[in-house]
Amino acid sequence: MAPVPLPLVPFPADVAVQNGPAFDLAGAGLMGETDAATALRSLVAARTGLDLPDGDGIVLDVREGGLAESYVLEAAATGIRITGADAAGLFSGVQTLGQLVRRDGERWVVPAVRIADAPRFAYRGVMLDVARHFHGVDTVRAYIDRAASLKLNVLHLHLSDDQGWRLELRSRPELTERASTTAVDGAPGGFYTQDEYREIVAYAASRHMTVVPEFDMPGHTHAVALAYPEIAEAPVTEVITEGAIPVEGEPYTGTAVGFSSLRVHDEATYAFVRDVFAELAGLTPGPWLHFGGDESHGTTPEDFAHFITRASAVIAGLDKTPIAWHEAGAVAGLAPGTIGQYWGFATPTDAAPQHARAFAERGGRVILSPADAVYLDMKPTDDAPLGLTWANGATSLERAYSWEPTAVVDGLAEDAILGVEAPLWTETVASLADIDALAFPRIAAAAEIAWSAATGPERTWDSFRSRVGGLGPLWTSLGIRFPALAEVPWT
Ligand code: TNX
Repeated sequence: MAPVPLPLVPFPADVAVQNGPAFDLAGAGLMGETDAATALRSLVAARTGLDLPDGDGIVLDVREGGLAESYVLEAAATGIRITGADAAGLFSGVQTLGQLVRRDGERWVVPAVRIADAPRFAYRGVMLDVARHFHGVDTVRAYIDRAASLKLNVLHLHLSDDQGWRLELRSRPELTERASTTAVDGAPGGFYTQDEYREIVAYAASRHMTVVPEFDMPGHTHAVALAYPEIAEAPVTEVITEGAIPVEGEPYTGTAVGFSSLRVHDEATYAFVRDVFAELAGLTPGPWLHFGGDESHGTTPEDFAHFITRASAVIAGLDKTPIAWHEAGAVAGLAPGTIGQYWGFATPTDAAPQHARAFAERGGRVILSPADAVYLDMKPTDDAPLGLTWANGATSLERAYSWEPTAVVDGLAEDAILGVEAPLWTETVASLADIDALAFPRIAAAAEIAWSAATGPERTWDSFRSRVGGLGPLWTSLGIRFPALAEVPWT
């Protein structure tokens, strides 16, 4: 039988296990007050109960140069050194070290090893839909910690949908005043104050994650209609195939999609678009603003094209890079450089791949979120209590792991792919426990596909499931309530 690989996820570019004795964490010290040092102290405390006082033993260091986000980790009985090519690389090295800590009888040790590592894709994201169910700052912080521990570096927040508007805006206070207090199935709503949003952005930054905020338009805007009925069309209920029928002027608590639209030929609509994205740009240090564009089933293709052309230009005019769901690729007037987010299947159907390629043809790149592989809101097994099934039924961990980014959209080469994102839509997700139940362990598969090289001796399903199994004790010590899927040999 092959030896059990170290429980590292995502698997690093290069791992050389050394012959020497392990490093003993008891009595070890650490210098520094960087984000990486703070993260390591809390990881080690959670896993072992030991604290790392100021002192010798572990050295964390940044030496500029080398690949972005890369690091080298050297562990021997005499000491541990992690050298990052930048602060993000050092932070990632600390996450690797956290996964290496293991029990050896009464001791907590780190095996002797040399690891050199760097990411495959620059954009490694997770999304949280805070519109269908609102999730407060504490939950978002916990989600950031979970994602950052797997070297994911983007948090996409879906801040508006038919069910609610979740960010306070000074220019448009009616949005949260009139359209934030409800959610799916009568769950309480909520919204982030500007200070809370800043706090999320800062917390993410301290974990080397960038926030990508989304206001979804021109569809998914029933909540906007509650605040500004004058810029909204009446609901187009004929497009609803499943879910409750919306009523004009009343909050929507169902889960149907595609029925709402802004008024596309009304200048007041574009005054709204300018106000909300200008204010969002001011609150968001990251380079990207997502403006949705998905499932506008009640809008004609011509009207959709008109809206997408104008809205993408507004965002580009704010010196931000627009991101849209792949449907917007159909629009010739899309602002050049716009990033497309592909949410078709891993084996594409219909026009989705053509739309995805169109972003690259206009100077943009593509984020891959193939729904039947990385949608964290799909049921992990047929009998799972939470989750949806529209993306080819339940998504097993094996299916979440068994896809290759360059093989999804024909003609989309590696350099046209900005990265990978695993979205968590929250029609069935109301709490952190629900997030854990769906996101874990599949979020680890998305992380490995986004970070690790496409091939390598450990880039196999068998190695992956064994390594995930080895992370069970760490995840438990971090308070993650992952489901013990039968596909994984948990230790
Ligand atoms: C499709 S994916 C949607 C969302 C739903 C999700 C549920 C996408 C761009 N739109 O509105 O929440 O499916 O899985």
